[in-house]
Amino acid sequence: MEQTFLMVKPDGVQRNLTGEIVNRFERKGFKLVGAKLMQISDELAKTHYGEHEDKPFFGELVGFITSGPVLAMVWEGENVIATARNMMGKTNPLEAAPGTIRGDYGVTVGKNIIHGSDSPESAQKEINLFFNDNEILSYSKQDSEWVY
Ligand code: DAT
Ligand code: MG
Repeated sequence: MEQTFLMVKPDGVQRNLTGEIVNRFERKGFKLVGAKLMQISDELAKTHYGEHEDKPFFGELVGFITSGPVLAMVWEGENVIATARNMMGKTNPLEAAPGTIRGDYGVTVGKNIIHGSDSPESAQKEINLFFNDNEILSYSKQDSEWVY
């Protein structure tokens, strides 16, 4: 089954949105298989956002993502990578549709509440970057026969 890396950013944690965000993915029918509250180091932030290192906002981005605790998670389900991106909404909350997480709770692109992997390749890379194998659980959930 497909897995993706999702993370409630420091603004989402500070604004008491962690429960709301977990709730959305849980109710959708996806399965939480890994989670930890953590403070990201400068080094981890730079690796995670490496693709943006030449962008003008890179320094601000690294500063922001290391500024407070984040909730790092691995979610599992059919097409979870693309579906989670749809549920998050566009990067800029101005363009994110109402009903999406960024559309409902975000105001600026710099503080847009949540991160989610954008492809199978980045999902694999990001899961490995944030989690050890033994931190990702394999278990069956009783609702699966009603979701699939
Ligand atoms: P996403 O998080 O939707 O995958 P991205 O990978 O293009 O978006 O950018 C990573 C993060 O960088 C994004 O969530 C917020 C920040 N960011 C992107 N574009 C920005 C901009 N023009 N100004 C400030 N921050 C920006
Ligand atoms: Mg991205």
